[in-house]
Amino acid sequence: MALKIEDYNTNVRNTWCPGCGNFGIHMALKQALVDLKKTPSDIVLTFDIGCNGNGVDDIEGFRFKGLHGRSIPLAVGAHLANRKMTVISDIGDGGLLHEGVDHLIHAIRSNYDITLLIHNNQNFALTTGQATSTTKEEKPMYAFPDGKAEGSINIGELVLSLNPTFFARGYSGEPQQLADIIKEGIKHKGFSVIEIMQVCPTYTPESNHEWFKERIKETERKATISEAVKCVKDMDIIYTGVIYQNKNLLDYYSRLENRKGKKTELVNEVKNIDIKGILNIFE
Ligand SMILES: Cc1ncc(C[n+]2csc(CCOP(=O)(O)OP(=O)(O)O)c2C)c(N)n1
Ligand SMILES: [Mg+2]
Repeated sequence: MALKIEDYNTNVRNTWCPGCGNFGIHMALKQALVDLKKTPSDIVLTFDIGCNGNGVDDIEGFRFKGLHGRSIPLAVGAHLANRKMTVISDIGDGGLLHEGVDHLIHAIRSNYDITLLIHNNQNFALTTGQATSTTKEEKPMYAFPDGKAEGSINIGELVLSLNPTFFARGYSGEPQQLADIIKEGIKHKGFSVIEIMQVCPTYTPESNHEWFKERIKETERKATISEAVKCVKDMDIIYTGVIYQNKNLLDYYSRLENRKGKKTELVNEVKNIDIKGILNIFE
């Protein structure tokens, strides 16, 4: 029977606010997986803490909800254990740029064959709207009524400074385009970073669909990192699409000398190892 979006739906009651951008993001993700003919048993999804993380209940697949900021290392473990799985790591701007920023840096450097979906709603939403590195500096937030007293991080600039092999930007209000971007990310053999500009009607209501529609513009792939940086720095126009891709750098696993020519996956090989001897030490 043909795979359908409904095969990815669950019957768990959702906790997102009406109008939350996470609805569009999940619609796009499910569409991308159906289009790629991936069944729920082909995929591992790792989730973070936050409103984005509550998406763990909304989609079928092998799912793991981790600690705040730790969605990426969970995905790395799953990927290295069994490369037959398609691994997708899901995280918010808060979890990624604050608690988890170290994992982002090293995953880009390592170029694991994983797709990262960043839900950038410009705040720590689940904890009622504190400022993150992507909140607009002048915007009054819970605990910062006069605007945050810290600088900001541009996700595209940060990622592109680390010689990534894939960086794309999508928008929660354009799920069809986002589905196409996610498909490109999954097909890319390396670490695919997808920043998703996400509306949050509760805590950043001024950045609503009208605000985004005036600024969003689709763009083509850039030939060099410096052209891509110029493109993501422009915040008057928010460029979307696959902005940069380098297909020449091998992914982490393909560069491991001791895995060359192996036909089996680590998850199977580990079953052949008798660890009784090691465990005896603790008796
Ligand atoms: C180590 C740790 N620090 C802080 C928290 C509290 N916390 C729970 S959800 C959340 C906000 C998450 O923000 P973000 O990652 O942007 O996700 P969003 O809710 O915006 O989707 C925070 C700070 C936590 N659970 N664990
Ligand atoms: Mg957030």
